[in-house]
Amino acid sequence: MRQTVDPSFEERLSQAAARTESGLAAALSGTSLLLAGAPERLLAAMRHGALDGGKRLRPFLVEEAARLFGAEPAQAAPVAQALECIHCYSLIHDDLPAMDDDDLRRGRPTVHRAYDEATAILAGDALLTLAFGLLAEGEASIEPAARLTLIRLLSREAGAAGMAGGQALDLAAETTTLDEAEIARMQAMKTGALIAFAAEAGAVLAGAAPADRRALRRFGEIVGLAFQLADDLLDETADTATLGKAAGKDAARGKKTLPALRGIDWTRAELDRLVAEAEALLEPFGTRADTLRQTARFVAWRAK
Ligand code: GRG
Repeated sequence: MRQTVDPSFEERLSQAAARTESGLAAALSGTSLLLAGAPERLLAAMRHGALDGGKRLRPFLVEEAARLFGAEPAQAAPVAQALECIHCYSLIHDDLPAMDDDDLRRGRPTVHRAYDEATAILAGDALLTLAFGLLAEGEASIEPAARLTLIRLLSREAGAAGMAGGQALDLAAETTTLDEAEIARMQAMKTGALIAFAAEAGAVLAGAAPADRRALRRFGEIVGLAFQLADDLLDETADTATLGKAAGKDAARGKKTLPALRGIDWTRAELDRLVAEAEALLEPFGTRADTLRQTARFVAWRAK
């Protein structure tokens, strides 16, 4: 029997989302050194893609992993915002005609629909670049060595060995059939890499010991697997109005997902198994890790 997600968890998640929203709004206001003088239309497209929507799950994971090791959300903010900029860039590019060709994202027109294709490409490029600027500026309380580690890690997880590489494998899967192991690898890179980064980054910025950092990394990898599995399950079971983006796209494109290959019952059981594995990793941290436990449940069980 599944335990439920604590209602106060959703409150916590929405408070963290509000922090990320206001931090990103300030970063994208165009007044900071990183964006002063940027063309207004490009800035507006970046805001369209990054503000006013999304669960802000990755920033939340950064904050909560950092909190586990004694760091306050303000200390985690530059990392949380940088990661969300990269996530939003990936969604803008993923929606482009050359990729998924979507009209709807977070219940609103996609950036290339609201603006134009070239502007959407540039808005994604500029959000990706901004992310590294935010990390480099950082917060005075993140040690310089930790900041460099974060920059290097994020470069790997967002790049060809991480998210962008996973997207390349996903696009290639439209013309070849992946087996289960290949699907899992593609998903670990495309979706898992940023989520694993989120948990590891919280530990890094808070100065956690190497073994704790490894545990958080593994926790993030498992949450990433659960996230993708739940997303694929939702794609099969939810409608477009609920998702705020087109539903049933994987099946329509003939893309094989684990729920399509193994069925809904297997997927639900696998999600429960992943939650148990994630919780076991948090065991040494006791009740201090309760919010992270709730996060694993929330991610896995959002697809009922
Ligand atoms: C274009 C380099 C490049 C990569 C794109 C993330 C990605 C890679 C594509 C998105 C395709 C997709 C729908 C993947 C499933 C998992 C996923 C990332 C869902 C969207 O993330 P949420 O649910 O979105 O966290 P919100 O809107 O809440 O931020």
